[in-house]
Amino acid sequence: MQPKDISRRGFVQTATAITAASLLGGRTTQAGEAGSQPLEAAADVICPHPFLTPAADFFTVARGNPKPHTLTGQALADARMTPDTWRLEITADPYVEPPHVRLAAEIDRPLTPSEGNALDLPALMELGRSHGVAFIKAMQCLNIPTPLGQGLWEGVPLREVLRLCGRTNNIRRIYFQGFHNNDPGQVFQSSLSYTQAMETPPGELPVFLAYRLNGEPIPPVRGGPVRMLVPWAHGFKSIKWLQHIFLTNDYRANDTYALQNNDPDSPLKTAAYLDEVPRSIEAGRPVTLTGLVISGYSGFERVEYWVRPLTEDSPPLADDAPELLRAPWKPAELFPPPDWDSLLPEGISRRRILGFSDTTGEPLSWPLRYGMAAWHAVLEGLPRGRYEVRARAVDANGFAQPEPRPQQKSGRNALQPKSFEVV
Ligand SMILES: Nc1nc2c(c(=O)[nH]1)N[C@H]1C(S)=C(S)[C@@H](COP(=O)(O)O)O[C@H]1N2
Ligand SMILES: [Mo]
Repeated sequence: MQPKDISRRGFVQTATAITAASLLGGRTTQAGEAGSQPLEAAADVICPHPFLTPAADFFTVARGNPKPHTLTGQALADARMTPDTWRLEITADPYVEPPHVRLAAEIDRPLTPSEGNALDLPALMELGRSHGVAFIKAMQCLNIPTPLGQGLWEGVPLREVLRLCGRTNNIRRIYFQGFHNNDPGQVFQSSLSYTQAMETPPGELPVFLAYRLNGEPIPPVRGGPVRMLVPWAHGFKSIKWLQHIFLTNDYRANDTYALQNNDPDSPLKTAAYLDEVPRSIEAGRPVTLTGLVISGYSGFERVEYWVRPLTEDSPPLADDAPELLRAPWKPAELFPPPDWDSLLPEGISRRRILGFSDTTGEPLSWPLRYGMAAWHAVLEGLPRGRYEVRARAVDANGFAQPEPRPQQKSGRNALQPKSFEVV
């Protein structure tokens, strides 16, 4: 499966021009400086990435045959995937298996269609009036080397929904499942520990059931009407077409992804992505590098790039090659935050978006936590010849990508070299 080339996507929608003077300064644009005076303009670098990805433009990762979002008409209604027909079941797992599971999970008030008390969309949105949360998340697949998109998601924390079930006991894991044509072979499920669902450390974001994306109802292609959103995680925890929450005392994380040799608890990675570079560039003209960077679990320090002159016999370099580790990496520049007032849907105050200060409305970090921003660098004066360029992120602990996690099954984070020629 190939990701869609997002480097060319939406070029015009939110193109942002920034001045070359800030490139030359070699400093990283800080969130607080976003509104500061533009410096002298020498040349403009246009940001090729919209800040929020339109719902239809995300790269889609979906199982099913037919894929649930391709259903229409009565089939969509039968799948409980329309706003009117959507229902959420919450049930407890009777399973016991000593010594792992000595006692079965219990809940006072299961929510089921047969009892007529399954949660519907108006009731979920009503909960959103008092408990609603919003945040901007980069969606990224553990196994795909390009970010899938970034959205502003709104919904209700999972813990508020679980409270509807009254008292619960012996629950150590919470599973969520979407619609999959009722075919067990197509089930795609994910899970969290009870604690991850119920408790949120300061500055972090709770797991929530999302029902709006970029200010609109979530369309079927993005997992609507209701999708789970796990802020710190890769996409596989954010189950689309959510229909069933299953509470169990089995502590083992039996996520579908875990069965495919992935670490089911690996959070979103801090990683930089380099856009395509023209293959051939005229000598004397600047070479503009652009790309995206996700600020993952381990935080963000900077994006760096390294241009390596190639000769006839330059060997390919592994990501941990000594030459690469010793190379003169240079800092790239982040594009500043967007103009929030024109970007955000009406009625959404920045003060209530997680990751922004609730007093000033400014981002608490840039990129936003678990968010994505675009970066750029301009290369000048390269002599004729062949080159290879790489970008990498350095996390808040000072680890340069792909460290400290060379295990690719905890998230693809390899460097992505691109080559070009100056002619
Ligand atoms: N129901 C369901 N939810 C799912 C999946 C799926 O196949 N079925 N794929 C997951 C994976 S692996 C990823 S990376 C994300 C992708 O989200 P997107 O299609 O909105 O970009 O959805 C997740 N949620
Ligand atoms: Mo994924």
